[in-house]
Amino acid sequence: MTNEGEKLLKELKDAIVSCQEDEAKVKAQEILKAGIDPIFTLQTVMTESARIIGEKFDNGEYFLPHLVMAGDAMMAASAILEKAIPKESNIKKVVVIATVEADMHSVGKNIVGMMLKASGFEVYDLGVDVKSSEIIRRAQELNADFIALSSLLTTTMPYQREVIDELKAYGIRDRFKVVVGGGPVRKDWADKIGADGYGKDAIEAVKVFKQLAGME
Ligand code: B12
Repeated sequence: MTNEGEKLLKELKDAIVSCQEDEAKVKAQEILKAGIDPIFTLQTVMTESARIIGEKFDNGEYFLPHLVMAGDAMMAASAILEKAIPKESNIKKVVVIATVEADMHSVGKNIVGMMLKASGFEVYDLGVDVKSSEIIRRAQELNADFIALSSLLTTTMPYQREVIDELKAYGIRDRFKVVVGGGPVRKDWADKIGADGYGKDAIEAVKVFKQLAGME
């Protein structure tokens, strides 16, 4: 990475952390013009920005409105970067992705969705705060192969388990591969609730989905 490239990545991070959405959009465009890999940018800048914002929230420097504005800046920059990710050929596997009930965090889910799309999966994003029954209803309706569940709060992780338990109760657990992720989610939780896969970040997520789809 050139010095100029590193400077641009830092400027994007600073724009997000200081909640400047317009500036973040400009920097995302400059990054693409400079030929920097959009996937690398999404992975590094978004993760680092979120870590700093989280710290500021923890130590009382930032409040909820800052999180909302920084989240908007992250999403605006991510949307620009997403358009530049080269698309692989269509894998023809359908993924339904959602943030679970009572959880409003969208950035990580969106990045995972974007990377899966870029890898050739057909992705249906159901949004945030989606009830388990609704996730299952849509997965059936779309004849999905995968259900991807994001959870950023320890208090909403049990809804990941609820989706799996409801699938079992309906006798349709085997019809879908369920993959879980999100900040507080770990592999041992995924194993405990009987998920088929877990990814700690979007790059790992793509690997897991490809493995489960029999492609790697
Ligand atoms: C931005 C933010 C918000 C924004 C969200 C805006 C938006 N549009 O998403 C808003 C303001 C809504 C928000 C609200 C709250 N938040 Co908040 N928020 C954050 C913050 C700063 C960043 C989250 C983020 O976007 N990360 C960036 C992305 C790229 O990372 P990620 O989400 O982890 O996703 C990656 C991986 O986890 C993985 N992944 C994610 N999903 C999936 C899914 C699958 C299938 C797979 C395989 C992988 C995967 O891949 C992603 C890409 O690499 C975090 C702190 C942090 N450092 O994470 C706190 C944080 C998550 N929030 C927290 C809290 C407490 C709250 C509130 C309860 C605050 C309050 N007092 O009201 C509310 C809850 C609202 C609700 N009901 O959901 C806590 C959670 C603590 C906990 N473990 O339970 C954190 C950790 C802050 C803190 N240190 O206290 N928040």
